[in-house]
Amino acid sequence: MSDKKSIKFNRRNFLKFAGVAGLATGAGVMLPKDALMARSEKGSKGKKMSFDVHPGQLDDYYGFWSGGHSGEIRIIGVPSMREIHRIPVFNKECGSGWGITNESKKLLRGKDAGDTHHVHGSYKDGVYDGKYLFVNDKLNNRVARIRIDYMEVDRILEVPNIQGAHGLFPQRYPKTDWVVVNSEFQTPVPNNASNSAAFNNPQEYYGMHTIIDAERMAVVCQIQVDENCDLAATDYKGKYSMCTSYNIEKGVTISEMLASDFDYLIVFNWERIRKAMAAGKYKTINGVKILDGRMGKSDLTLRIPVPKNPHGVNISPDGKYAVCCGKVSPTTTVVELDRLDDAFAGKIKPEDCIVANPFIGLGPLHTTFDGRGNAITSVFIDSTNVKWNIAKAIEAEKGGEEAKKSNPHIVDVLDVHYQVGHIMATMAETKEADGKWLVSLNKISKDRYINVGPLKPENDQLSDITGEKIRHVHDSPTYIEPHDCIMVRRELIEPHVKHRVEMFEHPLAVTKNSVERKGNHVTVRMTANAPLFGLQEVRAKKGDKVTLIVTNHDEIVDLSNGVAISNYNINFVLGPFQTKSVTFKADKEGVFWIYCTNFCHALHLEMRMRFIVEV
Ligand code: RUQ
Ligand code: CA
Repeated sequence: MSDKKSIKFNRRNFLKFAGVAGLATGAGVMLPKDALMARSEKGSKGKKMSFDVHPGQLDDYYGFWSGGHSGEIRIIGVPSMREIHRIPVFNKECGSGWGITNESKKLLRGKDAGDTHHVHGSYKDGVYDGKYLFVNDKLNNRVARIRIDYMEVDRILEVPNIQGAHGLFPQRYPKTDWVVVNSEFQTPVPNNASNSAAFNNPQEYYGMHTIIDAERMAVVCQIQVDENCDLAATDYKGKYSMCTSYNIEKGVTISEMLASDFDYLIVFNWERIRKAMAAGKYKTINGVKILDGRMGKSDLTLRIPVPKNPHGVNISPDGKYAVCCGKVSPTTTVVELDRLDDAFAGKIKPEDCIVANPFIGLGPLHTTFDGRGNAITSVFIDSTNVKWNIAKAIEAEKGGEEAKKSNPHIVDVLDVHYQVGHIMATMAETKEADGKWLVSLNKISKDRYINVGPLKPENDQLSDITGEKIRHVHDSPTYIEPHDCIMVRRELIEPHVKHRVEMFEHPLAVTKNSVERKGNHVTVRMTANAPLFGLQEVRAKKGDKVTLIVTNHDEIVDLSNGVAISNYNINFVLGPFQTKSVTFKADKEGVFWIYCTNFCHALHLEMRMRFIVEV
C-alpha cells in the first residue's frame, strides 16, 4: 500500500471514530493536515549534520529503546541507528541465558512474557545520573530496574492492585528517590473473590498511580482514583507527578470511553501524599498502602480537563509546561506548572492552569522538545511530526480565535512513513535537551523495506532538528515493537559501564572446581577459562537434582564463555568474571556434551566436557 493510500485509509478509519467523538469534519472541508502542509516548505536551511558513523568511530548517544511485546530493551547507537545490544527484561533470551539461569528465574518468577513501553533513566538534578534504567511491563504489571554498570536487570517488582502498568516516570529532582507507574486499566480493588460483587460493576473499577521507592524497589503507596491512569510525567521540582486519563467515563467499551468531550490530566501532590502517609490516612490492600485520590474525596489530586481521550504528557525541558496530546482532539493542551500551587490551594480553578490549546493535526500522541522553545508532536492519523513554538501558541491563545486561525505556532510539518507513535529528541526528557536529533517511532513500515512476510518491522526515522525545518535523514527497521525511547549523551553513560563484573558480587562465585553430593542433590562448581572448563566430566544418577554453578575466570575484555548442555535445554553465557547457575533434574540417562556456545578461542570447539547420567 502506498504512502498516500495508507494515509487515506487511516483517515477514513479516524473519521469513523471522529463521528463517535463528535468531531465535525464534513465533506469538502480542507483536512487539517493539508492546511498545515501548505505552510511547510521542503528542506532544512540549517548546517547539515551527518548520521554516518564511520568504521572505528563511536556514536554520540546511547539510545535506550523499549521493545514492546518482545519484552526487552534495546540499545541503539545514535545517530547511526545501529542496534548495538539487547537487554532481556521480561522475556526469555538464549543469547545471554536470561530466563534460563537461576539468577534470572528468581527475578522473573515464572513470567517470561512481557510488554515494555517506557524506558527512562534515573536522574540527579534534572539530568541522567547514569545509575539505572527503569521500564514497565504492561502485561504482568511489573517494573524492572536495570543497572547501567552491567546493563542487566537487577530487580523486578510486581505491583499489586493494578492492571495495564503503562506510563512510567522517575523523579527528576533533586534525584530519583521515587518512580511512578500508572495503571491504564481500571479493575476492582482488590480484584479477587473477597470483592466479587464488583466484577460486574464497572463503577467499582479503579485506576492507580503507584509510587515506587527506586532504591528498595518496593511500593511506597498507591493513590486510588476513579479514572484510568495512562501516560506519566514528573516535574523538574520534585513536587508533582501526573497522568493523563482517557477513561474518566469508567467505560468498558470503546464508545463508552469516548462519551465525554473532556477527560483529565490528573496531578498528584507529593507533599500532601507524604503528609497523608505520615498521618496514616490509608488502607492496606495486598500489603500496599492505598491513599484515596478520588475527586471530591481527596486533596491529593487535581484534575485539569483536557479534550478528549488524551494520550501523552511531556514536560518541557525548562520545567515550565506540561503538554498533553489530544489523540481524538486535533490539539495539544499546554499546562503551566507554576500555576499548580495556586490551583491546589483553591486560588484558581484547575482549568486556569491551561495556557494554550494549539491546533496540531489529526491524532496527536506524544511531544518532545528541542530545548530552544519548540515542541515536536507526533501525529498518528496524519503521519506527521509537527514542530511548533510553545511561546507563539501561548501568545496566539491570548489573541483568541482570530489570532489562532492562521496557526502562527506551526514551524514545520514533516511527513513520516507511516503511523508514528512516540517521538523523542536527544536529551529531551532532561533540562539539557540539545535539539540535535529527532526519532519518530513509526508503527507501520508497509513498503519501506523488502517484504519479509505478514509481520513487518517498525520504522524508526531519524531527523536532524538543528535547523528551522525538520530534516529527515535516515530510516531504520526495528524488530517488533519499540514504543518509546530516550537518547542520552554518551559521556553520561559510558564512564559508568564496566567491561567486567566484580567477581565476588555473586555470593556463589567459584574459585575451586568441585562436585558435591547431598542426598540426591548434586552441586557442581566449575570455572570456565577459554578453552577449558574447570572439570572434564561430571557424573550424576538419573533422577538427581543437579545445580551447576559456573564462573568465567577470563578477565580479558569481551571474552565470554557459553555453557550449553546438549539435550537438556540449558544454554547461558558468562561475561568476564561473571557467575551464573542453573538447577535441573537429570531425567535422561546417557552421555551429554556440555559445550561452549560463545566463540572464545581457536580451540573453542574443543571446549567441551561430558555430563554422564548413570542409570
Ligand atoms: S504509549 S501504547 Cu507510550 Cu503511546 Cu504505550
Ligand atoms: Ca474519554
